[in-house]
Amino acid sequence: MRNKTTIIAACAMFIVTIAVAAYARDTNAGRVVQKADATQTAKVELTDNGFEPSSLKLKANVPAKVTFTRRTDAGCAKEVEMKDYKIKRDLPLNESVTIEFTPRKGEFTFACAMGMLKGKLIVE
Ligand SMILES: [Cu+2]
Repeated sequence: MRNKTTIIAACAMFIVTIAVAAYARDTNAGRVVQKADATQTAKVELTDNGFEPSSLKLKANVPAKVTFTRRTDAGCAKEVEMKDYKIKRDLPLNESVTIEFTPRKGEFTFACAMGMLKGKLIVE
């Protein structure tokens, strides 16, 4: 009788342990997904009309990947500059250039090196 009780108790503990381990693993998996989601992305093309779109809305304090692609050889803009973030990148024709940064709250400009073509970053 006593042996049976011990075995049942041991089985119950074993099942509880597995359930707790499975729950813990699920919780961790959720966290990893959240981490992956915590990057925001945006795309901007440089065309004959300038930067398109000419304004981007981003969330503050969330890492951002903004991809610029220059689609025109007309005009002066062969690079993009974000002075507030001390970022300046060449934009080779038809090549995607991804800028990674963490935006802070406020409004910022991105522009060609001479500041003739401009776009706006709205960070909330
Ligand atoms: Cu320019």
